Amino acid sequence: MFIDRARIYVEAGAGGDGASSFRREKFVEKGGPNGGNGGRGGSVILLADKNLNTLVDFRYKRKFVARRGNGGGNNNCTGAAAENVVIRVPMGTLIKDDATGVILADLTDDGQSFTAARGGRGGKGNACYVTSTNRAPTFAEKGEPGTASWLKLELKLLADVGLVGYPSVGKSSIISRVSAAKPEIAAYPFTTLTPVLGVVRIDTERSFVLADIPGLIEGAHKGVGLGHDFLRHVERTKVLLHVIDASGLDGRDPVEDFDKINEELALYSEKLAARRQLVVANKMDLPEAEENFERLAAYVREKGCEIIKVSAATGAGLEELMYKAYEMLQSYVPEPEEEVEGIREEDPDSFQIVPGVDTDFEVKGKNIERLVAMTNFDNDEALHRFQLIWRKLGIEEALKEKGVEEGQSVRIRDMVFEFKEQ
Ligand SMILES: Nc1nc2c(ncn2[C@@H]2O[C@H](COP(=O)(O)OP(=O)(O)OP(=O)(O)O)[C@@H](O)[C@H]2O)c(=O)[nH]1
Ligand SMILES: [Mg+2]
Repeated sequence: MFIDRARIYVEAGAGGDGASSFRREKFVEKGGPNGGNGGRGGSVILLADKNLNTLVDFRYKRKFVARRGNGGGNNNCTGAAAENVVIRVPMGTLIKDDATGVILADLTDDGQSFTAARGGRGGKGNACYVTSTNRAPTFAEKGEPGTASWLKLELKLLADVGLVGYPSVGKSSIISRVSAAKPEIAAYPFTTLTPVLGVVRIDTERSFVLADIPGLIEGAHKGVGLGHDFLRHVERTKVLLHVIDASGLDGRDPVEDFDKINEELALYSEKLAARRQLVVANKMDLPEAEENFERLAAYVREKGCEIIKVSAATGAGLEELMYKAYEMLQSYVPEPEEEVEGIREEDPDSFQIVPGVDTDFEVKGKNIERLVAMTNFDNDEALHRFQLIWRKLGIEEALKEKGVEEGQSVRIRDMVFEFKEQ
């Protein structure tokens, strides 16, 4: 089965909590604060690896969770950072946000990586909070939570060269001759139902990936005969081998076939219409093919394409065809890539006040939620700092505008507060 889609869950680790401690030395009655910072939480990173070519592994493992950082120690000891979790994916994997469908990254090159969930920063130890007015702060910050999300992975078949053409023209017969791929071959149309990949070795150093794409028919650009699925695969190939049954034995005209397939490619995308094409006149072992060849060749050359005679049945011309395909691949100039929209950043200080599910109000916003997660509310000084920031962000004012009254409940993340006028 050919799998090219997966859905995974990634969760980064929180940062370790900052420590609150004081120096203790002989003859020094009250040492200064020396609580260290927490370590960074582990991130989840996707890494493109040239040795993989399917997303099949994600059928068995879908959840990837990194660990949290270690807490800070005394003597200004910083906690150890947690290790990142690295997920290897095939080159050509497109990563989308599962909820919005926004493209987050497109891993096209070997070794390219994308941080899918970012580990939280370690909380600051109390040593960081010394000021001119407070020489001995007792509070420390908790670690920042890591991010988490569901992602969609999509692998567009990453073949260098694609075999396209009508059904039964001999595409599968060709790939089975030039590579180790063993697709089904039969005298009826639509024998091949999913794309098949094969590696073509020219010699020990030179090779490329060839794709046998299921037969295309009129209307493929509108999705007829699963056309969309196949054209999506064709899109990423760099060179097209347009296979034609030169014998025309199925009652079709080779010249017409050539035009019709090109029309489907053009209707699907301009990029595909502009893709370099080598026309492959197949079944040249049949006498009817010889009869049609000159007319077909003249027409194809007039359109600016090269044409080559082969027979998948006898193997004639296939070696030359693969050399030509390889040469075209070397002279391939990359097209501008699909626009990658980065993660849309909103103002982290912004927040929203909505009616709560189990409280009168709920406050949602990046920084305020982070602050709640990182504050140790058992400590008076930490609470005081929280209140300062809370006012600076304008949350109190905003709540009053929404008509909050003394004693009503307000939720932020997992904390519920009772509203009190300051
Ligand atoms: N005489 C002759 N027959 C061939 C040649 N190449 C393929 N065939 C025959 O043509 C028929 C179709 O071949 P396939 O390779 O399955 O064609 P395909 O293009 O992959 O077809 P779909 O998968 O349906 O799109 C089979 O019966 C093959 O044996 C050739 O060079 N000469
Ligand atoms: Mg086939």
